[in-house]
Amino acid sequence: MNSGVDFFFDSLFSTNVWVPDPEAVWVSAKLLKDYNLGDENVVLQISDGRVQYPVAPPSGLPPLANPDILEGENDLTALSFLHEPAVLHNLRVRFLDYSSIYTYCGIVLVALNPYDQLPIYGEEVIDAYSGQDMADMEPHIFSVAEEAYRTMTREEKNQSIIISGESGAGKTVSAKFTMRYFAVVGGAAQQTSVEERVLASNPIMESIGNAKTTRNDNSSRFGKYIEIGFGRKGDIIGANMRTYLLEKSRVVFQASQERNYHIFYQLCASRDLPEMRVLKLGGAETFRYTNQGGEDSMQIPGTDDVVDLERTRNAFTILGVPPDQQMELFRILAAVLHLGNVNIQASGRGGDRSYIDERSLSVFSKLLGVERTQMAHWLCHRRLTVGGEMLVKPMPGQQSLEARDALAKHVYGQLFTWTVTRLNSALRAQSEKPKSFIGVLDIYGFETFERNSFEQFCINYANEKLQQQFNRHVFQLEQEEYVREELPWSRIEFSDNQPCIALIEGQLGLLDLLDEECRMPKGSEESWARKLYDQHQSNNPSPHFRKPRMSNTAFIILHFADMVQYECDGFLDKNRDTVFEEPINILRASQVSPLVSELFQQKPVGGSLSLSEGKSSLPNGSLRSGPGMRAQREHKLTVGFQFRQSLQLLMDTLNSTTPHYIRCIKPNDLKEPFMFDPKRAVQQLRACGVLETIRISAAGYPSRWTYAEFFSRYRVLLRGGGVQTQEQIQASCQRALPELIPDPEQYCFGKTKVFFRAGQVALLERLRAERLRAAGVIIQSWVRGWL
Ligand code: AD9
Ligand code: MG
Repeated sequence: MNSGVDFFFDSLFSTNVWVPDPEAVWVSAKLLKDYNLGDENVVLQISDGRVQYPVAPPSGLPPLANPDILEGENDLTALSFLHEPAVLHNLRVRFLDYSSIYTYCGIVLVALNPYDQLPIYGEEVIDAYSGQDMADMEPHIFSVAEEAYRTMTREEKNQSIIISGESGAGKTVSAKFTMRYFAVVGGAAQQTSVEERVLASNPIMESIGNAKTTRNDNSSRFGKYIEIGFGRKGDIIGANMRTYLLEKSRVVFQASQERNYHIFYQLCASRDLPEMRVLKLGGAETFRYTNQGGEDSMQIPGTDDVVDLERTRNAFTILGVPPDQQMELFRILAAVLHLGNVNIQASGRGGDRSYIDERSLSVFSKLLGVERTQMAHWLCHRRLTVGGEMLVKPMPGQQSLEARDALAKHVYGQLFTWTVTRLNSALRAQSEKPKSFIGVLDIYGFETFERNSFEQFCINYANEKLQQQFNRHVFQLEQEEYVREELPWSRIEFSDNQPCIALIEGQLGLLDLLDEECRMPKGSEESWARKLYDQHQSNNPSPHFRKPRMSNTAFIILHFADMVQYECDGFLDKNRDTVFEEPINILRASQVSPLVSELFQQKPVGGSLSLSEGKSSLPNGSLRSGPGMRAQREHKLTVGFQFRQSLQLLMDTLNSTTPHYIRCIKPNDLKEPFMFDPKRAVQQLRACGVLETIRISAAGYPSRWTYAEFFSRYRVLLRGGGVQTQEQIQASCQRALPELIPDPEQYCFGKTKVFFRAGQVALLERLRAERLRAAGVIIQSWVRGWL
C-alpha cells in the first residue's frame, strides 16, 4: 500500500509509527534504528518507554503516524496516512482532549455518544449553523441537517439523512436533533403547528415502539424512515413515516432486566387516574407480559411513567387524536395485558385439551366488547379441514398458550400499524403538495450476539443493502470529481457487496429457500438448513456462506462487517408469523369498539410498511397434524418476503435522493460520560463501514488541494516566489512537483486541484519542515554574524 514510503523515505529513523496492542488496540512508537530495505533489525520504542521486537521490513513496517499538523483534524479523510490507527487516534484526541463528539469522514459524519448533556444543541447554535456552508463550520449534526436543507432548496431535490449505528449509539437522539433543526429553520412565518405535529410524533412512536433493553433504556424496537415535506418557501408543510420490522415478540416475552414497550408501564403507573379505572389495571408487576424482566428493573432511572403517559396523551392531542379515541387505544392495550394473564392449563387424558381460567378472560372480553365464551372456546380449539370436511379439534395446553401469545402479538402489531397510519393522516400536507422532502432514516445497525436468529438476519440484511447504497454513492461521487477535474481515467478499488446480497435475496437465495420451506406441509428448520448447504456450499458455492463444523442447524454469513453465525431454530415460525383465524373473527365482530373491528378488517389498514401488517392464518402447529388434514389458512406474505419488498422500496427512495450519512458510535458499554474504549470503537468503525470508506479513499487520491491552497502552504518548496496569477501559480506547482515527488504515479494534476495518493502530504510536510529548519539555521547564523 505505502509503496511511496520505501521509495522516498531514505531514512525513517525516529519516525512515529503505530504498533498493535492487545488493550489499546494501537499504541504510538518510534522507529529506533535506521530503516532500510533488507535490514532485519528495525527496533521500536513504544511511547511508554518499552523497547520492542525487531520488525522485518518491508511487510513488517508498522503503519506510519501522521504529521502533527493533522492532529485533531476534523475530517478523517484529510489525514495523509489513512489507516485504522490514524482514524482511531484522531477520533480519540478530538473526543477526549477537545470534547468534540462530531468528526467528518469524507461525506460521513461520525458521531460519538458523549453520554452527557452538552450545551451544543440550543436555538442559538441552530441559528449559527443556519445558512452556513458545511466546509466553513465545525462538524455537527446541524451542519449535516443544514447541508441537506440547503441542497434541497438549491437543487430542488429530495434529500435523505441515513443514521446508523448499534443499539445505544445515539441514532434516535440524532434523528430528533435533525428534526428539531428542520422545525426551526423550516418553521412557517405564519402561525401553523405543522412543525409541532411532526415533533409530536416522536413521543408517541417511542411509547409504543421503544423499550428498555440491557443496552439502552430507550431502545427503538423498529426502524423508521420519516419524510419531512417542505413547501415552496422552504417551510415544513407535512410529513410521512414508514416503519420497519417491529419486534413483536417483546409483547409476550422480555429477557431479564428488560421491559415491554413503554406504553404498558405508563398505563399501569397511571391506573389510579379516574378515567383509567375502567381498564382494571394493577401494577406492572402483576402482569405476565410486563413482569418477566424482573421487578428491580421495572423502573427506569430518571424517568417517570406517569409523566410520560401525560406526554404521550398530549402528543396524541396535538396530532388530533381525540381523548375518546386515545381511550380506545388504551382499552386495547390494557386488554392485551389481561390476555397475557389468561391461564390455560392442560387437561383431559394425556393433556390433549386445555382448561381456561376465566377471570382475566372476562376482563379482556369486556374491554374489547366480545363474547367471552366464544373467545374461550377458540383459544382452546381449532378448526381443520379433513378430506373436504370441516372439523373442530381441542388443542393441547401448550398450543393454546402459543395461540394466546400469537393473538397478543397480532393485536399489538395491528395497533402499531394503525397508529402509524393515523399519525400519517394527521401529518399529511393540507394546503399544497410538498415541493420536496428530507427523509430521516433511524434504523438498527449491524448486530451480532452470542446467538443470532431471524431478527439479526433481517437487520444485517438491511445493513448490507444500506452499505451497498453507500459504497456505490461514494464511488460515484469520486468518479464524478475525477471527471470534473479531467483527471486521466483511474480505477478506484471498490468492493461491492452484491454477492452477499444475492446470497440472501437472490434466486434460490436464503430467503427464497426459507419461503419455500414455509410452504411445505412438513417443512422444518433441519431440512431448510440442508437445502442451504446443498445450494450454497456444494452446488454453487458462495464465498459468503459457510456451514459451521459443529452444527447441522446453523449457517454462517460473511457479512461486510463481520462473520455471523445464525441458528436456524425459529426461522420458519418467525417468517410465517401466523395467528389463528377464529379469535380474530371474534374481535372483528366487536360490538363496543369501532377501533377494534377496524384493526381486524380483512384488508390491513394501508399506508405503513410495518411488517406487523398482514392477514391472519393458522399457525404451523395445525399443519403438522397428519396426512389428509388441511388447515384453514389464508395465504399471506411471509415476513421475509415483505421485508425484502419494503427494503427495496426504501433503496429506491434513497437512490432518488441526495444522501447524507451519520454513523453513531457508542464509545463505551458503561454509559460513562466521555469514556473511550478503543476496542469497542474499532469494532463499530468497521461494522458501520467507516474503515471501508477510508480504504476506498486511500485507494484513490485521498488528498486534494486547490492550486492556490497548495501554493500557500508549500511556497518554501517552490521556485518563483513572486508569482501572482492563477496560471502562474498552477505552472509553478506543475514544475516543482516532479522534483519533490519522483514517482509520477503519486500525484495528478486536475483542472483546479492537485491530487495526491496516500502518504504524500506527510512527505511534503517533512520536506517543508526540513527546508524551514535549514532556512532557520541560515537566518540564525546570519543574525549571529551580523551581531
Ligand atoms: V437503539 O438501536 O434504538 O437501541 P439508539 O437509537 O442508537 O439505540 P439512542 O439515540 O436512544 O440510541 O441513545 C441512547 C442514549 O444515549 C440516549 O438515551 C442518551 O442518554 C445518550 N445519548 C445519545 N446521543 C446523545 C447526545 N448527542 N448527547 C447526549 C446522548 N446524550
Ligand atoms: Mg433508537
